[in-house]
Amino acid sequence: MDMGIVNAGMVGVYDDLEPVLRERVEDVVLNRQPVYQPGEAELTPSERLIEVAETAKSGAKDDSKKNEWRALPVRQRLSHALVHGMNEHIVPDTEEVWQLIKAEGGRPLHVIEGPLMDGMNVVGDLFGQGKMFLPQVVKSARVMKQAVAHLLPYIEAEKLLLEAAGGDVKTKGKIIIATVKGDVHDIGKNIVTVVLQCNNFEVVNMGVMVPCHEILARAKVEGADIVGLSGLITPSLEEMQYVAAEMQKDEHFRIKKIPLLIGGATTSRVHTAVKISPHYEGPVVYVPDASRSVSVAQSLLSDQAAKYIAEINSDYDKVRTQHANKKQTPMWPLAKARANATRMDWANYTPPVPKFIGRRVFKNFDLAELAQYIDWGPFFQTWDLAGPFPAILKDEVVGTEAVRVYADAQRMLKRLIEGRWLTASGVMALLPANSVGDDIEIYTDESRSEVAMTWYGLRQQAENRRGRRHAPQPLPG
Ligand code: B12
Repeated sequence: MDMGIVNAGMVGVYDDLEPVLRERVEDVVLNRQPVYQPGEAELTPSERLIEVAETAKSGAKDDSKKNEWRALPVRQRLSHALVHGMNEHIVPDTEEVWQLIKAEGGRPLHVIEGPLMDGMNVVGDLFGQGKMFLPQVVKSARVMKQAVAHLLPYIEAEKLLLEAAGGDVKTKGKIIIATVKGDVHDIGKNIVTVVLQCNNFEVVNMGVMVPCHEILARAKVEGADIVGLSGLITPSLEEMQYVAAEMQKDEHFRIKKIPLLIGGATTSRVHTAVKISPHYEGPVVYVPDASRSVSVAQSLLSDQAAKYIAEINSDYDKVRTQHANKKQTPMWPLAKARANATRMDWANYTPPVPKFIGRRVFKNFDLAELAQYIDWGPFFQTWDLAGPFPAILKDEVVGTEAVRVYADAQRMLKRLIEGRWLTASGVMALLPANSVGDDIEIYTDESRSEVAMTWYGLRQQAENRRGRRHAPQPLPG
């Protein structure tokens, strides 16, 4: 095809097109080789397009419905745009909400703290309930960022106006804020930054995935009064402990007792009290949301700071005591757990003999052949799409998204193989092995006289669990 003519009035949002239809149209228009699903007949791109043409016809009738949301009140439209990851109208809609809030005497920040946060909470809830999937949340995050970016000039202008009117815009203190190493979530941290800035704190926002040494070095250079960490995934909790411990090691923070703020959806008061605070003798405070960050920062830098910190410390002490008194999982003594080990009936089992014993090296292995053995399970897990492959592609709930990301991956894989981006080499060995107590001895050959390595196993000691070791079960020695 050299040219296509479309009726502009009929064109919907590209990403709203039904993914299978979009994929098939793209195959024809871009002259692409289709990615066939397992068991699918290998039709030509045109035949595949004709196959879905009927459904598209009936779908086209529903196009009017697609825009029904535009008739909703504007606050609901913001929520709809966030949930559906639609950015087409986000700037005018954010502006409209701002004008409404302004007319009520509100501030630009109220648009963020109100309707935008409400919308983002809906996204969070749906994601948590498995009704929205990661690729869609990425789009929602972009929409949120666009809306906040639209409001920033108003926030700045508000500050300048206050300054011109002789208002108190003197900085109340300097705060370094960063999302910790390994974590990409930044919406919350950016909101906290804006909220603190609106309340006359000077904030240095270091972005996402910031290693500890960079945060601490910057805090020193800037002469920060407070360090704030954001983290939304479980590994960030450990990274925050590490940052606290590093602050303790460093005289600059330890002697000045620079406060450490902890925030982000995965953090909690209990975790902060039990796991983070014990690593650092300066104040460590969990902050549940952006609006609370202002009062916490003010309290930490006020004349009454000592009293506030003492209250926090006493509260965290209580939390730690409660946590320590929680019921522990009952454990068996090691000897009892060993006696509880799984017994295998090896006497009645003859293991198959491998074709060879020893080492095999594979050099520059054919990538196309390797690709056939990819375990797609973890790929879908990474996208938070649950279900076994290939059934997941037809799954009622996640199927559509799964087909889309799978097709993307296949395209990328094809380019990778054709472009020879990687060289695959490998080494493996088939060696005799014996169980020796909790461990596994691996021998260099069938004589079993020389131990190549010992695989140490741990015996499961939790009560009433079969005493398996955390490793496979070879024949006993
Ligand atoms: C948007 C989002 C994403 C976006 C992030 C885009 C971006 N630029 O930020 C994208 C799609 C990229 C993403 C990726 C992932 N995500 Co995500 N994501 C979310 C989601 C839906 C919303 C987070 C959000 O922005 N909330 C709105 C903001 C405003 O809230 P908030 O961050 O909590 O911030 C508020 C307060 O906590 C506080 N605050 C926050 N930081 C700070 C800092 C300080 C100093 C202070 C004082 C206060 C403070 O103030 C803010 C405003 O009130 C949550 C679900 C949820 N319910 O939270 C999952 C969630 C956080 N993600 C999750 C996961 C698993 C992932 C991935 C690992 C998925 C994957 N398989 O790849 C990756 C992470 C990759 C990585 N290495 O970080 C899990 C984490 C679970 C866990 N315990 O580990 C969650 C909880 C979803 C879930 N239920 O499973 N995600």
